[in-house]
Amino acid sequence: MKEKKAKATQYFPADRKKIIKALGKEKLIENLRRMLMIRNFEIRAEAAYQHGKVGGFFHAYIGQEAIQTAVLQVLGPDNWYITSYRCHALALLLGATQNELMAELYGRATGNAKGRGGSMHFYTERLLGGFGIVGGQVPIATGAAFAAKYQDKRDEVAICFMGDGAVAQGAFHESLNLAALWKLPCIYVIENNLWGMGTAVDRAISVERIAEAKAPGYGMKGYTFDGMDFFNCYAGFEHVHKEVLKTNEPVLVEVITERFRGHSISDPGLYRSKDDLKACMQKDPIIQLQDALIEAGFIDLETVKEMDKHEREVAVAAMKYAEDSPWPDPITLEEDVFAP
Ligand SMILES: Cc1ncc(C[n+]2csc(CCOP(=O)(O)OP(=O)(O)O)c2C)c(N)n1
Repeated sequence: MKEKKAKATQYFPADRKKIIKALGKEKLIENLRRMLMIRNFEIRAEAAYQHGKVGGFFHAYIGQEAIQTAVLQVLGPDNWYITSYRCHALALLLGATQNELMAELYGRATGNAKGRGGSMHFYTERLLGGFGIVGGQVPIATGAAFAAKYQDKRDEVAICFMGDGAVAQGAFHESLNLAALWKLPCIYVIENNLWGMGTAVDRAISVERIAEAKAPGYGMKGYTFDGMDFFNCYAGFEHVHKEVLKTNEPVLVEVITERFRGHSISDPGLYRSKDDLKACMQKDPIIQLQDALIEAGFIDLETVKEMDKHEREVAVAAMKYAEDSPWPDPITLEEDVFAP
């Protein structure tokens, strides 16, 4: 069995005390709440899947929550977002309700995509979708950045999340080349969770520190952040966001992270030892943020537990909403499709 451990990595520098002071109690607690919301939603959705209520693919973001939560805190919702099939968190952060998302997982007419997309295809006004094709979202993000530039929307950027597996795709290369050539305001984010399905990243990608190694080849800047640490992500994304707004040029970011689950719900993760998994779960980004907020005197453990319980109840209520929702009417099958 191949053991894959995150190596000691030099990350973008982050001054935690400064960030705590700058963001303050209210915003930081809200970020902790958002991460608890994502975690609870996915844990309940997994349970629904195991009970046969949800079908199709299902890829959890559990373990990676700090990344997109920090991005939303820095950039706010008024930009163009796009990601892979691992899209539950981003939809929640961009304002989709737990009811509509759970109903989508259950395949109901009240779902986010009227029950037609399922787990991999969530949308909001600013989320251009979860994509099932590895790397398929990268050219679309590039197009969104082109549109923002073409329409002279100087305060808008496109943010493209992808897994490490997408980096070896031709679409990645073509997109980054054009974005750099045409100076498009796009933040490309590689969420490196160390595995592409059951293949360790160092068996699939020829370089380490992927962004820093590849970005210069496109004339772009590349950065590496710690995806298990909300504060490191916050500091890093704040820096790159300012840079993109100032230069109107794209950047490439690698965020080193860990997924606490298999690639998808049907993956028992036999390529990973129990000790490896236990060690990575010690770095739980939610516990790290919770402990930092307790240490800062912003919250106590009891209150965190109450927040967690509340988020669990909201997710359970969403399951009931989904269960009680109608199935799509077969007569609507040809609606909302490009080629009936
Ligand atoms: C073009 C294409 N090739 C292969 C697949 C099958 N596939 C689905 S997910 C995946 C692994 C992707 O891993 P990574 O990009 O690291 O993302 P992660 O799942 O780790 O978030 C593969 C090979 C696909 N969906 N699309």
